[in-house]
This record gives sequence, C-alpha cells and structure tokens, in this order.
Amino acid sequence: MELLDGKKLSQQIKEEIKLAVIARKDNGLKVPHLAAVLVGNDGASLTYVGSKVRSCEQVGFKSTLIRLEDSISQEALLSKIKALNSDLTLDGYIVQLPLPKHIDEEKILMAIDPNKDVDGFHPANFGRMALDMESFIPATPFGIMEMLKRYRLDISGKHCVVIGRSHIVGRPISILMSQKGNPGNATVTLAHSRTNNLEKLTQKADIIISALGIPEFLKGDMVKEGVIIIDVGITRVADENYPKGYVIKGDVDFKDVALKSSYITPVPGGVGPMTIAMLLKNTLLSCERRAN
Ligand code: BQF
Repeated sequence: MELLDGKKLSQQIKEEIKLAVIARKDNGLKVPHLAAVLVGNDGASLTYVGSKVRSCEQVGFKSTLIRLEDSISQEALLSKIKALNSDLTLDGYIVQLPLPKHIDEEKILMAIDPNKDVDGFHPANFGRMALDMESFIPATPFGIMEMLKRYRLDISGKHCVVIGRSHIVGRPISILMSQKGNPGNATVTLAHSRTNNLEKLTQKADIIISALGIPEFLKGDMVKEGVIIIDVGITRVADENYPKGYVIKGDVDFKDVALKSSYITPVPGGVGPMTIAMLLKNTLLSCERRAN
C-alpha cells in the first residue's frame, strides 16, 4: 500500500505557482488576484475560506475576502456578484458553498462571469469541460486528476467506480476519468444512492472514487486486492476525545481498506489539500488567459 500524499503534493504545486508569480513580477506582469465571498458564519465554511486566503498569501497572490450577513437577500447578493464581474482587478472569484437556504444557489452560480469562475461551477464551464474545450475544471476533480498524473498511475482501460453524482465532484470526475488523455481513458460507472448492489460494482473496480459523505461507508470486504482508492469524503464526527470536539472522517474505513489497496488517499491530507492547490492553479490560469 502506498499513500497518495495530497498534503505533500499540494505544497509542491503551490511552490510551482509561487515561482510562476515571481516570474510574472520579474516580467512586469500583474500578480493574480482571487476574491472569495462568504455568506454567514458556518464553521466549516470559515475554515475552508480561511485556508484559501492563507494559501493565496503563501503563493504571493492578492486576495480579497468579502463577508456578508446570513440575512442578505438574494437580490443584494446578485448585485455583489455583478460588481465582482465588472471588477477589472480580479482574475477570479468564488462563492463559498453552501449558501443560506433562502438563496437559490443555482441562480447565484449562473450569475458569475464564466471567465472569472475559477471554481468551474457555471454551466458554460461544465459544458466546455464535458466537450474537452478549454475551461475551468472544478478544483476537487482537477485535484484528483493531478494527483493521478503526478503519481503516474495508469488508469487507461481500467474500471473506475465513482460513488456520488454531485455537480461539484461525482458528476465532473466521472466525465474527466473517461476523457481521452493521460490520466483518462478509464471505463466509468457512476453509482449513487439509488444504485442496486453497489458492493458488486465496487468489488470489481480497479479504482474507486468515493464522494458520498457517509463516514467509513466503504469497508474492506467491498473492494478487491490492489484497488486504487480516492476518498473525497470529509465529515465532521462528534468526538469528545479530540480538542475541537470532533474528528474528520472520510467515506472509507481506512484501516481495513488500506490493507487491500495499492494506493489510497488519507483523510485528512489527501484530496482536500489538492482542492485548495487547484483553486490557486485555476486563478493563475485565469490571470494568464486574461492577458491574451
Ligand atoms: C485535508 C468542501 C464540502 C462542502 C463544501 C484540506 C480542505 C479540506 C480538507 C478544504 C471543501 C473540502 C472545501 C483538507 C475546501 C475541501 O487536509 O484533508 C483542505 O479546505 N476544502 C470547500 O471550500 O467547500 C466545501 C467540502
């Protein structure tokens, strides 16, 4: 079993981005600028946005955090989005999800200028990705592909089972895994909550990508010997034995599944840090594309 060390790999990618920023400065070019919109005070969202802003500082990006009240109206949020679209100093921005229940997430994401949509959630980017056109690829699927690439894992012709059909992870990663290219050319099964006999599928899979959000769902007896495991789950489970009062668990019962795996991502320190690194990568790409 070999660990797919997302923490180490993300630091390496951030180091590369940092050098690219220095090179831009040396050539008299502007530094990439990312903004993040955070509505409300959700604890996990605050942590995620905080680590995005901190990562910007690490690589030398300019960053702007826009904090808005929980009670903000959809109309007011939409006008904020419009202002960000016309802000010429910005290379990209994200709207941290989830949004409060009274706001229609789809409507907000549709309002983002696709050329600034570094999360890749706008339908224009999703469609372009699906058609192999230049786009912004959502950071988590992008991070998984980058991880497979840098560890030189050969997935061509292999059977990949993706668990979960979310717009942000499951659906896009199922498309990317089957696309032509390296990594790519996998044969993909997209499983979800209505899938019959899931374990029959996972037991045959060469690669399993789990983006389900049920802690320790995937057990040792559900996978075959030599499987590659990508665990996208991150659920906070209450546990008084930890200083924060909770522990973060993946979708995979690590101790059992790891024994049968050829490669496996840990949680934390697997896919999560890659997500942050690829958001920065998208912002750098946006900055470079803007110049053309
Ligand atoms: C790690 C996210 C669900 C809903 C909205 C490092 C992150 C997570 C874990 C992180 C996530 C998940 C993010 C680790 C961003 C990934 O060490 O394992 C980093 O910050 N993520 C988000 O912005 O919104 C979410 C998951």
